[in-house]
Amino acid sequence: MDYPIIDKPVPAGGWNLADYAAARRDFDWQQACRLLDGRPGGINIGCVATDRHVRAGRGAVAALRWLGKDGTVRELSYGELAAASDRFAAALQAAGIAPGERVAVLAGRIPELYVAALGTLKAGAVFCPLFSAFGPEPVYTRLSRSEARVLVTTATLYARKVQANRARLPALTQVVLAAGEAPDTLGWQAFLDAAREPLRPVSTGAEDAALLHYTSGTTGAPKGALHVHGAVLAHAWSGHAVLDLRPGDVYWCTADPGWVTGMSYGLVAPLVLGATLVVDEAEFDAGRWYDILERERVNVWYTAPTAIRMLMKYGAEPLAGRGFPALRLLASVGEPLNPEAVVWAERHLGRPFHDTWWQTETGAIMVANYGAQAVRLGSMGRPLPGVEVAIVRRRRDGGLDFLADGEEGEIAIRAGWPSMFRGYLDEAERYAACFAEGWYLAGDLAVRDADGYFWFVGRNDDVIKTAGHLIGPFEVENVLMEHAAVAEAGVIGKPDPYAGEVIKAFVALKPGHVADDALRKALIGLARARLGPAVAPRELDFLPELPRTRSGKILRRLLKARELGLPEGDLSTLETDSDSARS
Ligand code: 6R9
Repeated sequence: MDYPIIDKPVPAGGWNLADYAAARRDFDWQQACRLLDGRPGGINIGCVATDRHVRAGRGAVAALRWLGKDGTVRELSYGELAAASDRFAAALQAAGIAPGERVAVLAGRIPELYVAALGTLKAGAVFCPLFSAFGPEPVYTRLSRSEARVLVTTATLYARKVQANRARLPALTQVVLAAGEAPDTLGWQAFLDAAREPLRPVSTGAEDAALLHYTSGTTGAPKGALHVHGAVLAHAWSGHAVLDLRPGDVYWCTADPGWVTGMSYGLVAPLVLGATLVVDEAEFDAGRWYDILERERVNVWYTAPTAIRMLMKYGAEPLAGRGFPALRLLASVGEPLNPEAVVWAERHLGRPFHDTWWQTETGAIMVANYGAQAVRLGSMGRPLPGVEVAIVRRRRDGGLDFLADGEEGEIAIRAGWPSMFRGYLDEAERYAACFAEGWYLAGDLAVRDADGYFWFVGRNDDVIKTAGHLIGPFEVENVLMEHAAVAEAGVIGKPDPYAGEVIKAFVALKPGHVADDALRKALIGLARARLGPAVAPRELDFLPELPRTRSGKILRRLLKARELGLPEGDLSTLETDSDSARS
C-alpha cells in the first residue's frame, strides 16, 4: 500500500500504553496528508477511494457488493466504480455544476447513491446525503439551506418528499431519478448520457469542501457540518487502526449514508483501504442479518447498539446451526454500548464488540477500544494516536478548566485533526461557539480513568439519540406548533430498552381546545407526515403549560426529570445550561 503511516501494522499484542503514547507523539497529520496521494497539495476522496486502486492494479477487486431487498445481487469492481463515478462527475460538469456547489442524495441504500457520492467528490462538488426516512419537512429544510443544485432520488421519494416544495427550492436546477419517472426530472441514464465529454479532472486540495452533513442542535435549524477532502486521512487511519480493515476484507457497515457513519465508514474508509463493501438495501431483520454475516463471510462488522439490542431480543434461536468463522472484528458506534451487548456478542458471534466514539463534527472515530487493547466493558476506549482528548469544564469567562482523571466533565478534542469539521454552513458564530482555547467542545459528558479509558456519561444538551440517530427537539416542536390547537410544545428523549431513547412530546393547548385522544392522534399523525416516522414523537402528553427559563426557553430537562420521576435538580443551573453558548 502507498500509505507510509498506516502501512505500520497494529503492533503484535496490541498497542500498550507506551506504544500508544509514542504513536500519538510521533504522529504528524500534516505530513501524512501530504504523503497520501503523492501530488503536493492535491487530494480528492473520490479518487483515493477508486482510481488509486485501479492504478495499483486492483481494478478487478470487488468494491461494492449490493444485496437488494428482493434478493438481487449487484457487484461493482473498483474499476467499474471508478468508471461509473467518473461518468457521474462528467455529467455534473455537463450540467454546469461548479466545484463547491452542493449535490444532495435522498435515497435508500442503492448503488446509484454510492456512484453519485464518489462522482460528486471527483467533480469537486460537495456531497450532501439526506436520510431517506426523513419526511418532507426535514428534507426541505436541508435542501433549502444547503442550496443544493442537484438532487438524486427516486420517483417514489420525490413524489412523497420533494415535489410539493420544488417551487420553493430555486437553487435546485436538476432532479435525477435513479428509479421511476416524474415531470421536471431526468432519468439516471439520460442524465449520464447528457455528458458528451469525459470528466475534466478537477484538482481539489486537502482543505477543499467535500461533504456536508446535517446534524441537530438543541435550538434552531439543523447545522450543516462541512468536511474537507483531507478528512480522508482520518478515515483511512481510523479504518486501519480501529476497524483493522485490510485489502480484500469483506466489510459490512449497517449505517445509512444519510448519517455520518454511513459515509465515513459505510463508504469512504472501506473503499480507501481496498475492502469489499457489503451494502444491504433492506431494513433490520435478525435472520437476514445473520444470513449476511454468514453467507457473505463478513470479516469486519460495524453497527450500532440499537441493532445489537434488537438481535439480543430475538435470542439464540435464529443463531441455531450458524457459524461465523470469518468474523474478525465487531465494532459499534452511535450510543452507549451496554456491557451485556459486548458479552452477548462474544458468546454468540465469537468476538466482543469494540466501542467507538465520535460525532458528525469529528468526521471520524476519536476514541475507541482499538487494536488489541483489552475491551473494558462499558468504556468507549482511548483516543486514537494523533488525537488528543481532554475532560474539561467551561468557565464563565469562556476559558477552560482541565479536569483530573475520575472527574466528570465535557469531552474536548485539541483542534486540528484532519476530519475536523471546518464550519457549520453559513453559521460562523455557531461554529466558533464549539471551540475554546484551541479545543473543540463535543457537548458530551464523560470521565477518564487512570489508564486513559473514557467512560460516557451523557449529553450536555437536549438533543435526542433514537436508534443511533441524532434528532433536534426544536425541529419536532416546530412542526407540532403548526397545529392550530397547540400553544407550546416541548420534546424530550425518553429512555427505551431498544432504541436508547424514543421521542416524547409535551403539548400545551390554546384556550378552547380539548386535550383528548383524537387530538393526540392528530398531532402524532401530523408529525409523522411532516417529519417521517423516524423523527416523529412516539408518545405525546398534554400539560396545562410548559416550564420555561427566565429567558423564555422551554425547560426540557425539567420535563424529562418529571417524566422519569427524578429529582428536579438545581433549577438555577438548568436555566444557565439551556442558555449556554453551544446550541
Ligand atoms: C457517529 C455519530 C454523535 C453523538 C455523540 C454522543 C453519541 C456516539 C457513542 C455515543 C456513547 C458511543 N455517541 N458514539 N454515545 N457511546 N460510543 O453517531 O455521530 O450522529 O453526530 O452523534 O452520539 O452523544 O455526541 P452523530
